[in-house]
Parts: sequence; C-alpha cells; structure tokens
Amino acid sequence: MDQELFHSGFVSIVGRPNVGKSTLLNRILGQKIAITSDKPQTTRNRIVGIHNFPQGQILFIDTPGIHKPKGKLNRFMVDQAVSACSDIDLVLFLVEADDRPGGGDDYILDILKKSGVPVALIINKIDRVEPPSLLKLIENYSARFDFSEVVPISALTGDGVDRLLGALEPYIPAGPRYYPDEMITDQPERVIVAEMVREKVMRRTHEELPYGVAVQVESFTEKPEKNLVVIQAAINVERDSHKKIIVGRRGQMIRALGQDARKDIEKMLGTRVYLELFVRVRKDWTQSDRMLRELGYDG
Ligand SMILES: Nc1nc2c(ncn2[C@@H]2O[C@H](COP(=O)(O)OP(=O)(O)OP(=O)(O)O)[C@@H](O)[C@H]2O)c(=O)[nH]1
Ligand SMILES: [Mg+2]
Repeated sequence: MDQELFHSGFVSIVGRPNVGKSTLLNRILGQKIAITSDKPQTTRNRIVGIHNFPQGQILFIDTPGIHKPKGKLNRFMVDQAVSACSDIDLVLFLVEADDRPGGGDDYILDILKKSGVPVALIINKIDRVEPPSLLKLIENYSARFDFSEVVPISALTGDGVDRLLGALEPYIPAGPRYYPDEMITDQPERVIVAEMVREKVMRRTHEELPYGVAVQVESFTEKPEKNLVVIQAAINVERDSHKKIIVGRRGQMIRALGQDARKDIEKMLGTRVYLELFVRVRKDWTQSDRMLRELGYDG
C-alpha cells in the first residue's frame, strides 16, 4: 500500500446464517458492536464497523445471513444483505470449516457472480477441524467460484484474523476518511443498546419466539453527575403466550435478561446503567408493513 496516500474502502461480510459474520466484525474491531448467538438469523440490519489504521480506513459491513425468506421481516433481512453485495471493493464470503458447500452457498455465489465484485473465501471456525480437511473444502468451493483470496480463520479465537486484514490491503483504493477516527460504527448507541437486549432474548429463548422479538429503547437519560445512564426498553413480542415466557415465573426471565444486557451495555457505555425492561404484545408485527416500519425494519 502506498504510504503517502490515505486509503479507504468498503468490505462486506456475507454468507449463510450463523457462519460467524458478526463474530468476525467484533473481532476485527476489538469491540462488541454486533450481536451474536448460536441461532441462525440473529442479525437483521446492515451494520458498518469502522477499522482504522495509520494510512487508511476500512468500512466493514456486517449483513444478515442470506437464506430463502419466508415472510416480510426475512425478506427485509435478505434485501439488506444482497444490497451489500454490489458497489463495494471486496466481499468476504464466509463459510464454516466443518460444513460443505450446498445450495445455500450456490445461491449467494450466483448473486456475487452477477455483481462482479472480487470475493475472498473466508473459511471460519477452523478451531473445530483438523487442517487436512480444509484442503478438500477449499477445493470444493474453488470449483464453484473464482475467489480472489482464500483465508482460513477462527473469528472466535482470532486465529488468522491479522493475516486476513493484511490480505485485504491490495483491495483498498486511495480514498478519503469517511468517518472520524474515533468512531467505531455507524449505529447510534440507542440502537446497539436495543440490539444487546435482543441478543439476550435470542440466547435465552427457543423455537419461534426469538424470531418474533423486536426491542425499542423508549428513553435514554444520562446522569453524568452520578456516572449513570437510565434506560427504558420495550421488548415487543407477537403473542400473549410469548409475553408470558419473556416475563417468566415471578418475573425471573425478564430479570435475567435485564442483568445480562446491563453488563454488556455498561461495558459499551463505560458508565453504570439502570435498565428497565417491559414487554409489549404487538400481534403478528412481523407481517405488518406498518409495524415493521415502526420497529425499524423498513429498508
Ligand atoms: N467454534 C467457533 N464458533 C464460532 C466462530 N465464529 C463464530 N462462532 C459461533 O457461531 C455462532 C454464530 O455466530 P454469529 O457471529 O452470530 O453468526 P452470523 O453469521 O453473524 O449469524 P447471522 O447473523 O444469524 O447470519 C455463535 O455461536 C458464535 O459463537 C469460530 O471461529 N469458531
Ligand atoms: Mg450476524
């Protein structure tokens, strides 16, 4: 990279649900801005993470996993991801080291072929496999697409991530600083707070419930003299029966969710946090254009 010039570029992180895209973004930034869970379809919006280095800036775009969408919310999610596959400098196509290429990958690779952008194959979760099995996997994927780079990593342990950053350099053209260098994401604090609450719901609930949850921060009051932020957030669910589960017996579940979320939020904000959660039923909101819009899923 030319040392005289500033370089900047956009790099999307794309792949099937649950392959570790958001974990990778957090690992690159060294800070948690994107939520993660062991359930597919955790991420719903595009999230920009800003990676600064002395001579440049890379804008990484975390995207929802690309899948066959059923329903309006899922269609929104997939649109978010697909739109991050063009007009950028490089795509990181993430796959799992202990999986094999399938129809879901072919679907994404077709989109990438049409967009014509360079694509790096990033084989994630190498902590789960023995190295020889990677060769076969690389061969299988390489037969399907002409990848510009192939980089094995573990987003969880950080193994290979510095090498990945080095491999990206040639794809980052000369360009301006898009964001001030103290900024780490385009997401407002309130949005990340809401996402952190949703993450705890994703992690503690099962079946269809987590997929019908949307969180809104209703108030966010800073009390600098007390080194405290007071936050009220609503957990929106689709049904009365889901509300019961989120509240839990004698309020046990909602208390646990609040405690988990508060720890993450305190870490992010660097202050003490008083977090008040409540649950609201918005019947079948994932199917209503109006309610999707109100909850921030409106393209
Ligand atoms: N063993 C292992 N697990 C990983 C690694 N990277 C991510 N995971 C786990 O994989 C699961 C999914 O991670 P996410 O980062 O939420 O995946 P995602 O691709 O963003 O998923 P969606 O947002 O649903 O598309 C989580 O349980 C992670 O802890 C890795 O390198 N090794
Ligand atoms: Mg994600």
